[in-house]
Amino acid sequence: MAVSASKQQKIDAFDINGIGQANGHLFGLPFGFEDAEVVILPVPWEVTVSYRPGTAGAPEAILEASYQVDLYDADLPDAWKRGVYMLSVSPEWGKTSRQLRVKAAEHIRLMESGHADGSGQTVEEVNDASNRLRKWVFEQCSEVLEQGKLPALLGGDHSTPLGLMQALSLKYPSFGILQIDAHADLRKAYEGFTYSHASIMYNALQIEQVKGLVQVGLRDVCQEEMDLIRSDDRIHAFFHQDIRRSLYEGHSWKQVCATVIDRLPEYVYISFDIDGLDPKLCPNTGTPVAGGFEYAEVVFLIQELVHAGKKVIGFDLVEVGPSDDEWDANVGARLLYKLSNLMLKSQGK
Ligand SMILES: [Mn+2]
Repeated sequence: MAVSASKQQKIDAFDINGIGQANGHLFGLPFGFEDAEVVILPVPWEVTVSYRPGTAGAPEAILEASYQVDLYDADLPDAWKRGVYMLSVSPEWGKTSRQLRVKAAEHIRLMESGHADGSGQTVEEVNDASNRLRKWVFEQCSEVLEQGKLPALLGGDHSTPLGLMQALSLKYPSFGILQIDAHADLRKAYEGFTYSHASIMYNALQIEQVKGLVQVGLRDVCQEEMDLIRSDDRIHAFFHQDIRRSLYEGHSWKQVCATVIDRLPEYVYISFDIDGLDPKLCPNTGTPVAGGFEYAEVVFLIQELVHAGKKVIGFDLVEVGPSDDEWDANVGARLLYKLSNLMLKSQGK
């Protein structure tokens, strides 16, 4: 992308070594939508979360934490000049999420105590609103793609990126998904909710252009999901315990990464559920599970993906939890910067 005169002025005027500016822009960068090569859509949505709420606040918490991130990145030293821009957080969707979350939580409580099944007025209302959100995400991300920019999404819960994947399917006739997650998210609707956080990959596999799903770090799955993993040859699941076994038996992480990457086609969408990491890095995520990756392990995996020549066409980062000390958001902000920069690097420019 050629650098415009106005963008060059912003680069020249920016003090890369200065203290992080709380200027309302992600990472304190000086750029707007026009100047950015990566555009991030924040989605403050968590209607179907089944355990601990709070991830709807992640976009704002990560924006606050992002001013602390130093901008030099050894993977792409001039990455900051390429421009990462986050669209403003929609107060309307946040409000709808809060209102419906109350009803959904009551429905989930009734289901858990055997007093409701996966149907009824609340289920219809939630499914309808979730479908409207999906369409809105699709439209926003389609616009980002039409402007020739790389799209990313910051959740919210894991239900949020379906519209982004659908927007990508209009541009790319064939792509794969690399999912980093403790859960398989392959349930056909969950608790009655078609667009549940626990169904995102089931829904993603309905997209014809998605030719493969490579899941890494799984350590909490149900029978229905295991049956689908075994029966759908587009799905390749790398369970966390199997990965650890491989390492304990003497294989290197580099070898494991090569096996994972080998399953992916040229164009790759990354779906990053923060609970794929060890809970010490995301203690307040909605559904934490013991085990999980070190930060450096997932960064290495994505570095290897880029080194292997795969093109990252978009990504999401979801399920970052709330915390008084901002630790969850701090990790989330660093991961967001790294994912953006490695996506840019993968373009080969
Ligand atoms: Mn997930």
